[in-house]
Amino acid sequence: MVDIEQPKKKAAGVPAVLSSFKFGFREMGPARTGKVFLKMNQDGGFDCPSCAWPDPDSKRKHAAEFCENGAKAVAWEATRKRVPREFFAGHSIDELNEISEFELGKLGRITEPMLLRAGSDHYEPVGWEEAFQVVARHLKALVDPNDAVFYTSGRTSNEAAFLYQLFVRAYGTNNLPDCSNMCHESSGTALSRVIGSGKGAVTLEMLEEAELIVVVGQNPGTNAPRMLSHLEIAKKHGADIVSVNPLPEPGLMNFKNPQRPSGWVGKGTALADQHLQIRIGGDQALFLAVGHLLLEAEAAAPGTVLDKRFIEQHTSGYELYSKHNAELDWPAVEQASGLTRAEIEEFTQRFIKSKATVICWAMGLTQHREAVATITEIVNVLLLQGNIGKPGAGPCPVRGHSNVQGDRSMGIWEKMPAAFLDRLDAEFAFTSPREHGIDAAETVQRLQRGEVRVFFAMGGNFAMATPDTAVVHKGLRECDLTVHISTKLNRSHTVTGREALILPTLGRTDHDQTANGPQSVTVEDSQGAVHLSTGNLMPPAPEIKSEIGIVCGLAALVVPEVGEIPWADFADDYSLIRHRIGRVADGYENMENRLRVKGGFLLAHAARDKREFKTSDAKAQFSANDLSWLPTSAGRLLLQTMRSHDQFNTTIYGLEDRYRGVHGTREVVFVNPDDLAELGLKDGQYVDIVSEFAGVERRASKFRLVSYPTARGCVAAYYPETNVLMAADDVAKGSNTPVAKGLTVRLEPVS
Ligand SMILES: Nc1nc2c(c(=O)[nH]1)N[C@H]1C(S)=C(S)[C@@H](COP(=O)(O)OP(=O)(O)OC[C@H]3O[C@@H](n4cnc5c(=O)[nH]c(N)nc54)[C@H](O)[C@@H]3O)O[C@H]1N2
Ligand SMILES: Nc1nc2c(c(=O)[nH]1)N[C@H]1C(S)=C(S)[C@@H](COP(=O)(O)OP(=O)(O)OC[C@H]3O[C@@H](n4cnc5c(=O)[nH]c(N)nc54)[C@H](O)[C@@H]3O)O[C@H]1N2
Ligand SMILES: [Mo]
Repeated sequence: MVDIEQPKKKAAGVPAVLSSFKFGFREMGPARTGKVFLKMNQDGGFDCPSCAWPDPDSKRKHAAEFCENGAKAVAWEATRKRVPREFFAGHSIDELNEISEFELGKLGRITEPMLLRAGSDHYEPVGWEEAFQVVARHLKALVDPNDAVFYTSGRTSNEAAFLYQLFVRAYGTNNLPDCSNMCHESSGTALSRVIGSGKGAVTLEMLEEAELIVVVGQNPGTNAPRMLSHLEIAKKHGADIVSVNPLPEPGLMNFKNPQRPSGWVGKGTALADQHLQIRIGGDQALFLAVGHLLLEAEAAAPGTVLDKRFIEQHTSGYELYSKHNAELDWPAVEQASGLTRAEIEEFTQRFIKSKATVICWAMGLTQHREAVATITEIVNVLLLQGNIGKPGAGPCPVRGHSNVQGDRSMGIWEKMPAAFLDRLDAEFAFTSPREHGIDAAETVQRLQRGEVRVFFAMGGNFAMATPDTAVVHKGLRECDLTVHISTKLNRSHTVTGREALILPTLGRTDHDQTANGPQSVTVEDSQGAVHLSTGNLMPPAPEIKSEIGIVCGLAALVVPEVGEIPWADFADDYSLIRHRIGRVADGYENMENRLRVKGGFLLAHAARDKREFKTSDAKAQFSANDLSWLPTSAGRLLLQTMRSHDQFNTTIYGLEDRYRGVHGTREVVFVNPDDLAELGLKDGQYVDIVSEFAGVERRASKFRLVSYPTARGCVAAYYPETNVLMAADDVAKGSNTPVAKGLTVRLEPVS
């Protein structure tokens, strides 16, 4: 039943714990629930497959180091439900396409390879050997290896990712788009350029020592819930916390820590000291203004605001930046950000007061046309006060998928640097291609032109995660072959090429036994810590192969003669893979030994550890950006597409968005009450959302209006239902990330 109520003022607490167990029992039953929840994020256990938030070290761990949404992710994977072969026999492809994404995900784990033969309209079971032969036949038939695309989603372990990219490069292409292209690519692009590393420069300990923490464009209460415990600790140490967000996300407003009894009965902690209810796309203006005010304050009281020594020793471009930012068009800043000058001044005072500032961000910043410039603007502000490479300070992009950062370290990137490829070639005695491959947005464009012959996916749900849903589906249907290595069914399996394969694989929670005994894999979290993950549950079926087993089996057929690569040995003993990773991937030297330390090891980060910047001039670089923002005309609003509390990306766990007060539906659009009044619309009414990009209209039909305290002129709706509104060619400058926040839309009433 659809029910819309007032948004919650508090997050987590007892309802979060109850929700974890309710979902756990439903999917796994009580015994399995206990077994799994107690092993999660513990030494010797498995890494939570949900977000990339790091685990605390052993002494600070709780007995249950998980959150409500991590518990849902695990229960979703560790479910006892299975999709039997009769299900496929009983449903044609057209019928499978009638089943909603939510229902597909609920069907259970897939247990055997399924093949859709050319001309058939039903998937049928097939042996592993034949499945591999089908892939080999198609790949070998391609004259140009670049006609195949190999996508990766960020759950894949380091070992699997390393072998996968090795296989793809041995085959002859760098077409390795990944979910990161749609996620933190803007962060990586900006940070690499200005501080010399695409990774965040803040560890958990550093975060807890901060005096000011700014959380920009992120909803940690839902998407990185364990982050709230660390914000709470920082707060106890006296940190100021500011949220910059068009929405008053409850997790940041008030948090009841479910891991401590006081969080169950007490009032909770009011985390944010200030909430800047920014207009969508107004962040660059905001940080431009903060920089301006910091420069002004320093001029008024020299030697008290900026870290001049740091600026002189470690940065370049300060003169240009300070000159560029000496004048500020305040009315434009206020219009762009929707904030008042007084609010921005109060915010800046917090920077002036703080000796150690961390700025965290996620998709609210990265999925904008001007995301790269916005992130460099944030770095400008940090550099002014020397807020990098010291305790309590630094840029902290909070990654999405649990191993998305590790996958990149392993070489999952369409434009991996030559140094990595040189080491890879030397290690395995072959020559990998040097021509850059295509990213996710370019893959969509190639699909649009019908130019992809084989689409291969290591996890994920490309058909739903990408923009311009209809275009992507048409392109996938024109492929000769689509292949998905997955744990559970999703839309990407039902939108098929002429031939299609579903290859079932083990998940993070599954026990992985090879001829050589039980195996573990490794992951790298958002802050660059690497540790082991060992599944402890009986796999859904004995035939299921690990991702590593699948890649090795395929590679042995497709590229047996390329280089010196012991595929069969790798499949049996993952420590052999780690040995090779240690010789190829940056920072992973000697990883097997370093993993023996409880909790794993932290990757070196020159900027964080030594204030060394691996940029073009070996300095941290200021950037002079012009003000950019998203103006709208009459009757037009800015739409952001975001996650509810009950989903993991395209996986829908349920129809509840508890904190925002939405129950029983996902087809809603949140609109400010004053905008509703101005547009002559009413809460509860139904509208079509119509996006307008480059003169083309796209439509998402029949969404219920929800009057909600979002910023004026800014509306919000859930992804992936609204991906139909995104244009394939609307991407962020410099990072090519599809624009998922800040779409220009209008709302058309429907009866
Ligand atoms: N439970 C759960 N956990 C997850 C995921 C999940 O789906 N479910 N997904 C994982 C992945 S892959 C990722 S990338 C992360 C995503 O984590 P988030 O980035 O938190 O995800 P979104 O739901 O996209 O939320 C975007 C936030 O930015 C705000 N925002 C939107 N536009 C703007 C803007 O212009 N400026 C500012 N300042 N704010 C803005 C929105 O109001 C919202 O709070 O979470 C990861 N963890
Ligand atoms: N409009 C809009 N679009 C967006 C976003 C947005 O905010 N708005 N966010 C973007 C972001 S940040 C991201 S990261 C992408 C996400 O894009 P993807 O990573 O492609 O999508 P997911 O929904 O995370 O993929 C879920 C599927 O992965 C498979 N899976 C789960 N676990 C495993 C495993 O262990 N192994 C294997 N092989 N498969 C597994 C399951 O079949 C499941 O259905 O979407 C992007 N798209
Ligand atoms: Mo993501």
